[in-house]
Amino acid sequence: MKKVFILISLIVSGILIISCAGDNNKTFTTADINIIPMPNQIDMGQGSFSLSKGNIIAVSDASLNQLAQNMAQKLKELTALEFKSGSNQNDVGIQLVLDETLNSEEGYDLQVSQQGISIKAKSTAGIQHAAQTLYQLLHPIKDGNQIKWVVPSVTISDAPRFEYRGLMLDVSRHFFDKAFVLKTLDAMAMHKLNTLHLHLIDDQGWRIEIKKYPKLTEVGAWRNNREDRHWNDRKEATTDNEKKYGGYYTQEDLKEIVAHARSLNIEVIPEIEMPAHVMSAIASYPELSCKGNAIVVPSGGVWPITDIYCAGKENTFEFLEDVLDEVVAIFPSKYIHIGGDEATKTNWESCPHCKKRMRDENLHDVEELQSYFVKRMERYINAKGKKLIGWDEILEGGLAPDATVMSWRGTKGGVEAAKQGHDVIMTPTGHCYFDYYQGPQELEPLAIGGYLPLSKVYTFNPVVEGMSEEEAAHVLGGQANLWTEYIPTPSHAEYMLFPRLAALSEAVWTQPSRKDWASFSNRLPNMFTRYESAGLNYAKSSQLVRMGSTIDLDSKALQITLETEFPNSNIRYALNNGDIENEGKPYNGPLNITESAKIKAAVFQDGKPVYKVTEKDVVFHKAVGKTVNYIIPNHEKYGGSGETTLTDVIRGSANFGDGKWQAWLDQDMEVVIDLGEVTELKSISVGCLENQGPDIYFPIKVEAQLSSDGKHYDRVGTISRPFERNAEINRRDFNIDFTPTQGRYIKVKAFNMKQNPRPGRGVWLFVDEIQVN
Ligand code: TNX
Repeated sequence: MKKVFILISLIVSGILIISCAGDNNKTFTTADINIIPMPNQIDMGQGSFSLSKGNIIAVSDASLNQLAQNMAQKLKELTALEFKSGSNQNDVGIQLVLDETLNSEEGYDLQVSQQGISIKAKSTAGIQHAAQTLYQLLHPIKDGNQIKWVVPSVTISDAPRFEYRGLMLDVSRHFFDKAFVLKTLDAMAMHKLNTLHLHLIDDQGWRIEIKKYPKLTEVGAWRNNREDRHWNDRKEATTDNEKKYGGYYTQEDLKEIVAHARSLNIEVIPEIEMPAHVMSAIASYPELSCKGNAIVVPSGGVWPITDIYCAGKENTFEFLEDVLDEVVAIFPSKYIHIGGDEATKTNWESCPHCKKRMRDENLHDVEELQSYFVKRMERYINAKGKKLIGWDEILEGGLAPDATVMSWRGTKGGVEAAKQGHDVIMTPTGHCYFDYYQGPQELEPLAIGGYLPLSKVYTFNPVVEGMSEEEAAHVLGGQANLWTEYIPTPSHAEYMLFPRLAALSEAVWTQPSRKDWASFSNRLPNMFTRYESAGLNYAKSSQLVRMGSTIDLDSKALQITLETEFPNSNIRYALNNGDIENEGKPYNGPLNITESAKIKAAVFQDGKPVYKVTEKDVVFHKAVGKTVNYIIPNHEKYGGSGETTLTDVIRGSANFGDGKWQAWLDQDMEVVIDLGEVTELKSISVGCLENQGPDIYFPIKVEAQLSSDGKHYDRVGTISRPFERNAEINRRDFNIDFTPTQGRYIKVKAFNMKQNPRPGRGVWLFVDEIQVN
């Protein structure tokens, strides 16, 4: 048979179509198989199966009927072919078999031959995962004017590495309606995830209808609409006749969500926060707090969180038990999450009810009081036949006997809990916080901070090095957390989730030996196609060019490297006013830059940038590469690239943790730059960062002095500026101009503000470059 394969870049529903003479004769290779998460074992066979050969989905068990119908529907969406469930021997295209003898609870065997497709699994969950694999195997082949759908002959044997593969959605900070949650469940199924953790309660909104306490949603689900302002700059209105922002799920909505999740073998775990992150509840029922005073539902950030449930009054526990009664009637999940994070317990310390409770229960401190709180709730939850999960703070003051710990402040809490014999779910900020930036901050929508690119999510391993086998067995799995302070819309939420959820899915499903970043990046475009056909927004940030720079201080040549997260990206660049689209040069290795320049770069496909163009301004000056002496040493945590950081031309980004900044904590910066010879100078500028959230403030004064001998200095200029409250991240060059003056030694001082407007916290001063001209 003559095999003519012409690749045409015609995209139908986003999938590359292959033109082919035969239809089930093409033999595929592993390079054609683009399954995410990567299965345990894939063996290629001969030829392929043409879907038009059999339109019956046969089931071994009536319990699979619904699933077969759902598959038929999905296959119709993807291929326009009509499938039916049935048992007609001749037309069977796909066979679904439940097989009790298989080992893995959620695993499956999928066999495709030229004769048909057979799927075997122990559970409907396994069959469902196999179906997702099958959808990823579909290949359109162009045959004349027609498209034929084939599935490569292949034998796949697969099972998840972890039994808990989760996504947490914060629906409090911003409310996401039922339709979005249902759509997200479908997307989770695509990624073979099996747990949706719904963060239903937080300070900024109570999102679950509780019939016994109607004010929780009449009052607690609504806040003054300050959406036009930065999250941390939303002062409350003095009157209460403002437009409101908010929403909540009725119990019917939640039952529908649970039912849909169940049809996808996804468990929905409700999180009922306590004792903190509950200002929305206290605004509804002030008697739940120690002080009992009226508060409003905050419209934005609150820190520290001191308005928390009173741990002394009995009515707090009655309230929570009533709430949990209604919660367990809605959610059939094995677990109830009780939050437990970030409680500032100062009110407990002075509250007579709490003090009495501590005396009565022989508790030594407020940590033990929180532990009492959680243990008491655990007893209630256990009595309802459920298990308790809490954030890792529940370790403090003693863990409840049967609690499962969700480790978010790194993996430490998880390791500790596993040592104590408790189950653990790993969600460390460093790998699982999808509210963090995923690309260079300058090119991304506003986010909470941090930096978690796709490639880093990919390296996530819920089992921590050094854990014993027994401890590792307590790690149930991992979870991505989508906190939504900075995520106001569904499409923005999707942008933050995808494709990072694909990387996470491989981290929690695939055996480490089968993980490979280069392979993942080759399989990713196929996932993008699936996102597009599912109407999911996704980020292309991994395609942004990142510029790295090193300087050779002897030759004063700056080397700029251009890269994306993927190996072998097709990058083009242009310098200064060059037009990158038309004159962009292919990047083949580091660029040597010896004078001030603007550099632009992007990944190209079909002669066009795939996504945004990255730009960088490089400014050379008279102090480049000169020695800097530190009169006050910088803080060891932020050392930049060492002693030439401030004179290396390389500028810091808006991300304070990018390794380009030097910082001082509660101290001034004071340095002397030695130019090596007396030089005529007329300006000195100090590059600083401000990000008040994490306590980084601009200096309140900058001063420059010159000397020819290093002993006698003359002040050439000072800039003073008052403190300004500012919720944005800013970078500014504090520039001192003066009449041309001779000098060799330059003493530069930037004065730290020292007094943090938030009492009890330090003040950081961040500097990246001192430019001298
Ligand atoms: C910490 S993670 C929190 C959340 C915030 C999140 C922002 C956790 C248990 N508490 O309340 O939304 O950081 O990244």
